[in-house]
Amino acid sequence: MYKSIETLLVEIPTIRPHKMAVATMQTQTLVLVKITTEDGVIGWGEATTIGGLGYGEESPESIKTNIETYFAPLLKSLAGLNIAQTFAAIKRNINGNRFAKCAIQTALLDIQAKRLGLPLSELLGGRLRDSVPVLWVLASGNTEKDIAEAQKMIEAKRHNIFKLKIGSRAVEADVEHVLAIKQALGKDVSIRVDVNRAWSELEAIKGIQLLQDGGVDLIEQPCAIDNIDAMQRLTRRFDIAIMADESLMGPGTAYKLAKTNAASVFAVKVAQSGGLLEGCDVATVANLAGIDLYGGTMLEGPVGTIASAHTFSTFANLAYGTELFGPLLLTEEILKTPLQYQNFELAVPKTAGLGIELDEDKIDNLRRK
Ligand code: MUC
Ligand code: MG
Repeated sequence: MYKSIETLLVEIPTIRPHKMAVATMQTQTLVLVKITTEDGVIGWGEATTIGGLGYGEESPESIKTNIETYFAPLLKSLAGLNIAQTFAAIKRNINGNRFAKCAIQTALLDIQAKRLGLPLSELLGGRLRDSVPVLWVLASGNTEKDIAEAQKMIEAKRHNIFKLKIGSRAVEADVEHVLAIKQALGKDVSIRVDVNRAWSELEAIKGIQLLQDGGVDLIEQPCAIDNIDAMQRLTRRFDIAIMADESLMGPGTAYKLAKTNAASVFAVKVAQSGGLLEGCDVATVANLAGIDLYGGTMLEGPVGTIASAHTFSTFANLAYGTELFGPLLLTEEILKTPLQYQNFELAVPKTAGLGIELDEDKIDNLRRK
C-alpha cells in the first residue's frame, strides 16, 4: 500500500517582514508531506503553520514528529481499506492534530485523484469555478510602504482587495494607519482588517465603530479565540461584517459559532478544519446558517495553497473571495511551473490530482537537514 510517508521542513525567507499581532515572519517553514505508494504513485500534502506555536496548537516540529511516530505506522497498518475507511481510521486512532491530518488527507486525495485522472476538486463534489479571487495582505508595519505596495499590486492586476494586519499597536494608532490606506487607495478598493484576537471587547467596540465609519468592509477575529460571547455581541451590534478565523477550528466549532450567531463570515482554512473534506463541512454549516464564506490561508506554500484552491473552487458561496497568496510572499519557487496568478485570481489546475509538479532538487536544497 504505502511505501513511504516523509515529512520535510522547508525554510524559505519572505519577500519582506510580515508583521502580525501574533508574530513577525521573516521566514516561513513549510511542512510538506510526501506519500509514495507501493506502485509508485506520489501524493503531496502540506501542514504549514504561522510563527511556531504563536498561531496554532501544532508547530512544524511537532507535526513532523507526530506524523513520523504515529501517522506513518498507522497508515502502513491500514492496507486493504479504501480512502474513506482510511480517513475514518485516522480519526478513530488520532486525537486533534488537525494540521497533520489535513496534510495526510491532502496527499491521499492527491493520489486518489491521480489514479482516477481527475483534478482533486472533483473528489470534493466538483468545482464551480476555474479560478478564485485572491486578495493581498499589507503587513510591512509602515503606512507609506503599505500604500506603495498596494498601488503596485493594483497596477500589476495582481490584487485589488487588501487585508491589513493590526492589533499590535494602540487602537487609535491602528485605526489611523488603516484609514490613511483606505483614503489613499480610494473608495472602490475593499479594505479589511485582521486583528488576530488582540482586542478586548471594549477596544473592539471603539475600533470597529471607527473602522466601520471610515468605510472598512470587514473585521477579522477581533477578540480572543474562546470569547464567543464577545464575537456574538459585536456581530449583533455592528453592520460591518465580523469574521471568525482562529475561533473556527473545523465543523464542530463552525456549528457552535453558527448556533450563537457569533460571526457573519467564516474564514475557512483547510488545515484549521482538519482536512479538505472538513473544510467543505464548515462551508455546509455556513450555508445552512446564512453565513458568508472567505477562503483563508495559513500562509502555506504552493501545495497547501492549491489544495485550498481546489476546495474553495467547490464553494457555492465565496462572497469574500480568498487570501491564497502564500507562495507570493516567499522568495523561492518550489514548483517546476509556478501557480498561475492573473487578473486578480488564482487558477485552479485542470490536470489530475493537485495539478502541480514539485521541484524536488530545490526542496532538497532548502529543507532542514
Ligand atoms: C490570519 O490570521 O489570517 C493569513 C493571511 C496572513 O497574512 O496571515 C494569515 C493568518
Ligand atoms: Mg486571520
